[in-house]
Amino acid sequence: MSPSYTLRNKKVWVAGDRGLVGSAIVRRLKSEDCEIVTAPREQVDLRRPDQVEKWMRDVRPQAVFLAAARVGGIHANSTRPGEFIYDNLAIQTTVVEACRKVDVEKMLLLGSTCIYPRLAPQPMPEDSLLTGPLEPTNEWYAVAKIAGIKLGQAYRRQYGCDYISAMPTNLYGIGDNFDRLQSHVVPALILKAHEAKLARASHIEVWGTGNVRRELLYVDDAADGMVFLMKNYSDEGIVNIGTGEDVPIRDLVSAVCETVGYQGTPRFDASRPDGTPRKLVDVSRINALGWTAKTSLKDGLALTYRWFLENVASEKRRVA
Ligand code: GFB
Repeated sequence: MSPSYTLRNKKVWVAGDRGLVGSAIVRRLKSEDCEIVTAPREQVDLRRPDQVEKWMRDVRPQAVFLAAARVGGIHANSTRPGEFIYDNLAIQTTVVEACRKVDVEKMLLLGSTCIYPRLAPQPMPEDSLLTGPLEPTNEWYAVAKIAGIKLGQAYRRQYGCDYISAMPTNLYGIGDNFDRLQSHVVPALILKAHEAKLARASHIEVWGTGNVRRELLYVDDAADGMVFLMKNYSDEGIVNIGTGEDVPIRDLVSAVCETVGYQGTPRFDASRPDGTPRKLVDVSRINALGWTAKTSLKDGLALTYRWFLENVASEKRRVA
């Protein structure tokens, strides 16, 4: 199968277009000369095969980005395991099977780097998948994502479907979920630092020890990497998308406080879980294909904070 695929004049469905990654893929696709289609939420529940198949038969997308997922940060993952495993398994099996039934030409499924073992070698190569136990705080989500990868690989083997899987590292950026409890670390820290600045509070609460490390990729870079893979990659092997660099949470907190202009001090709450000690991805496979991330953490945080001020903080002020 040719690794080169064109999106030009194609009908492209972004499943999960309202989420952090899906909305970034929609933004990125605007420069691709394709027709972007999205499924109305009130009409199509992505966990329902009847609704998904009917909509796809009517619309006939040729390429699909499967960015729809039940996602959340460390707290959401560990306290809502049923939703995380069921919704993700259901969305993936429903959409992948519907893609096969309506003869979608190409499909990209989004995974996550939490699919790798908790103590995988660093940086984590793609072939460390299924070589050791998972991180307990997100194993439900990880198991569902691993099943999604395997589903795509099985359909490629048995039915010759051109399905590929990308493993983006921890993402952040405009359109993120800024919920104090359910969100990922970057939006949570932006919210906390911003509110502490307004309240002139002396400290912000940070979960965990601050010593674990995370690799953070700006979401528009992630979307660019996914469009790149859609056009240039066609194989069974999964592909990591990341920056190749990580930071201790402690340094991330300093970077966020600097971006927000908050001068208080972090208070680390070690009774909260740290999660995986480190999950830096090995990006040599995607780099060798010709793609690298572009946005620095400093620039990405500045863009995200500006978006937060214009969209989230202003909305909170309006409602209050
Ligand atoms: O982003 P996060 O929730 O997800 O947390 P994971 C990253 C690190 O930041 C953890 C710490 O060590 C947290 O304890 N942290 C510090 C905070 N303060 C905060 C805070 O206020 N909020 C949050 N959320 N974290 C998720 C997985 O793991 O990453 C998912 O649960 C998925 O399955 C996602 O893979 C990308 O990196 O720990």
